[in-house]
Amino acid sequence: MTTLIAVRGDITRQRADALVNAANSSLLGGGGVDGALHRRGGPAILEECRRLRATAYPEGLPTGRAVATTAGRLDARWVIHTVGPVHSTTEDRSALLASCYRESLRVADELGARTVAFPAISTGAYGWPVDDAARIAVAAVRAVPTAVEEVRFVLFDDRAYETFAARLR
Ligand code: AR6
Repeated sequence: MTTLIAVRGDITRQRADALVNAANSSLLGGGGVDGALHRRGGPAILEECRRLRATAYPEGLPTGRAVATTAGRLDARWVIHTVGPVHSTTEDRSALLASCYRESLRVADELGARTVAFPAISTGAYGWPVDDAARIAVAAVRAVPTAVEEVRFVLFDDRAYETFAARLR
């Protein structure tokens, strides 16, 4: 039984077994959630990302996939990096966004994580309207069989928070 909740806040301040990063394929950092998690988590995260690039993902982490690293100084055991689709993509973008949530939870299960915090993937730099992103996110998480006990959506602004909270009611 997985509990889904929405909270307003900064994902870098959350305590959870795993914090999900809205990364890009390079795994080498960026702005938004990605920049904030690396800043607060410290260089150990980037070091591991660089190693993953050099070994498992020389061409980058594909959109819709997820991979874990240390959480460095964050109040978590792992950061799970996933690559959301750009909203303007011509690929099957909704399936790719759902895949981010599903793959992140699959990685969380492999790690034995019980609590996982997600940002609203793709709703910032990648331009996804938050209503549609919330619908896809909540449906994807509800559809995944997982041992994760709590999935926490962490929303930065009021509108995103209200949108996710309404979906969960
Ligand atoms: N805590 C929670 N949510 C946040 C935080 C935070 N600290 N900061 C921003 N948000 P984005 P994307 C919200 O752009 O759209 C990066 O450069 C934000 O308001 O972080 O998937 C990566 O390297 C928005 O609603 O992720 C990629 O290149 C949501 O989190 C690209 O951006 C996601 O915004 C990924 O873009």
